[in-house]
Amino acid sequence: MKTLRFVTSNPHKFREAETILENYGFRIEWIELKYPEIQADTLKEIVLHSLKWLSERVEQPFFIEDAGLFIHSLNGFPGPYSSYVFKTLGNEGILKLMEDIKDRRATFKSVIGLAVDDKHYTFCGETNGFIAQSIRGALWGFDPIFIPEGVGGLTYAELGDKKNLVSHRRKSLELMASWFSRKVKKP
Ligand code: ITT
Repeated sequence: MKTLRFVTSNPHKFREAETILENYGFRIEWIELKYPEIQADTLKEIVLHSLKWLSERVEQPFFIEDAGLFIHSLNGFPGPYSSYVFKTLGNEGILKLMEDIKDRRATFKSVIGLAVDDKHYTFCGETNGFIAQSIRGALWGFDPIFIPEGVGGLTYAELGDKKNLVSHRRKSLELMASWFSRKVKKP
């Protein structure tokens, strides 16, 4: 079983990654660390900058992940500012902003940054869905207000463990896992 370090301050993210990657034969070691994140227009830029900073401090191979909720009618807001917006406005604030808005489409994005052999790679996963009309369920972060497409109108929070089958994070982690299996097969 291959061991990978996941640097994150978020226990929910760690548990999700641990569950998802277990099926691909990875053991995940949690490096609980809050690292600097720049303000930038894309998650990828943020991730690459943090990877550089962490590469001098954490033993490789390790990965990080930056996620964001992009609401179509708000031109992608909060997107890369999701962390700040969650802390300041919260789910109630987002629902208030969306009060009179009919177009409730949103995309949850996850970008993983992987550092291995002093090289940096990124893997992106996206799940399309909708912003709910009210807070439903009680997982973490934006889970109670995000309804992924194609799962009967339940929010991530209402899906519970089934969130991991359809989530943005599952897709980016899967890409990283299959990248590793291709790398291992190479002579
Ligand atoms: P790191 O230490 O890994 O950076 P973080 O909690 O700061 O952890 P992010 O910057 O990636 O994580 O997340 C941005 C915001 O989006 C943050 O407020 C999270 O609570 C929220 N978020 C990210 N992924 C989520 C998910 O799967 N479900 C619900 N909310 C999520």
